Parts: sequence; C-alpha cells; structure tokens
Amino acid sequence: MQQTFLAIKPDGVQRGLTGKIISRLEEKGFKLIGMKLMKVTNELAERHYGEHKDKPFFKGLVSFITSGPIVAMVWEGKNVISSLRKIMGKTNPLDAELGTVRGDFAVDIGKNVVHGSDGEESAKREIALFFKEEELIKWEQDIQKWIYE
Ligand code: D4T
Repeated sequence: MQQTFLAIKPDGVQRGLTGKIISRLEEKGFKLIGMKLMKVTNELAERHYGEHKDKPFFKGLVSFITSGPIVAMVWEGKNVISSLRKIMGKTNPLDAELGTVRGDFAVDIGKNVVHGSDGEESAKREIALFFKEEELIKWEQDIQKWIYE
C-alpha cells in the first residue's frame, strides 16, 4: 500500500473546511494513519518548499504556510498518491474540475486550501519532514474487505 502526505493549509483551516476534506478521503476508502494540527516554522516551510526557492512566489508561499495552523496528515491506500492529487484538483483552482477540493472550495492559486505529495519520492520526503516514525499508527481497518477486491 502507498502512503502520501496531505496538508490542509492555513486558509482551509481558517475557513472550517478541515472536516469536509477529511470526509471526502474517508468516504473514498482511504485510511488515515497520522494527523496533527500544527504551526509550520519558517525552517520547515523553507525545507518543504525547497524546490521553489528561486521562484518569485517563494517568499509569499513561506509566509502564507506559516501564517496559521495547518492540519498535517498521512493517508494510506492503493494508488493513494495520484488518487489524492485527483481529489484535490489542479494546483490553480481556475483549472481544477468541479467536484475536486480546489474546484469546489478555492479561487486563487496562492490560497488553494490543500497540499498533497506529487510522487513516491516527495511523499517519502514530506512524511519524514512532518512526522516522526512513532506518530504513524499501524491499524487494521475492518471495512477494507469491502473496498479492495
Ligand atoms: P502544493 O505543493 O501546494 O500541493 O501545490 P502543487 O504541488 O499542486 O503545486 P506546486 O508545487 O507547483 O506549487 C506549490 C505551491 O505554490 C503556490 N503557487 C504556485 C503560487 O502561489 N503561485 C504560483 O505561481 C505557483 C505555480 C501554490 C502551490
């Protein structure tokens, strides 16, 4: 089973969208194995968004992600990385289909409500950046036999 990192950004938390977003992932059939409400430090933000450090939006991105609490999560499931990217929709909400989180709840690219890892390597890197090994819970989800063939 794959694992991925998902964060509800400060705009999503402020707007009270946390429960709705978690519900979508639970209803889809994925398993939550780690979750915490946290303030992102400047250092963590700069490491997380390291690939964008030369981009013009980097400074704004770091100040936005550190501006309020986020909900950091790890989700597990079959093809969960690409599935969550589909559920979130395109990075720019203007291009995100209705029915996706960003298509339904966001307008601007700089306030796009959620972050999700974009591949296996970034998932591993981001999970390790935000969670200690002991914060990830191994548990059996009884309904899985009704989700997976
Ligand atoms: P995140 O990382 O938030 O899930 O976004 P994506 O993985 O979908 O997209 P990304 O890495 O390309 O962008 C990271 C983050 O930067 C913001 N952003 C992006 C922005 O404010 N202005 C921009 O022009 C771009 C390209 C939005 C997401």
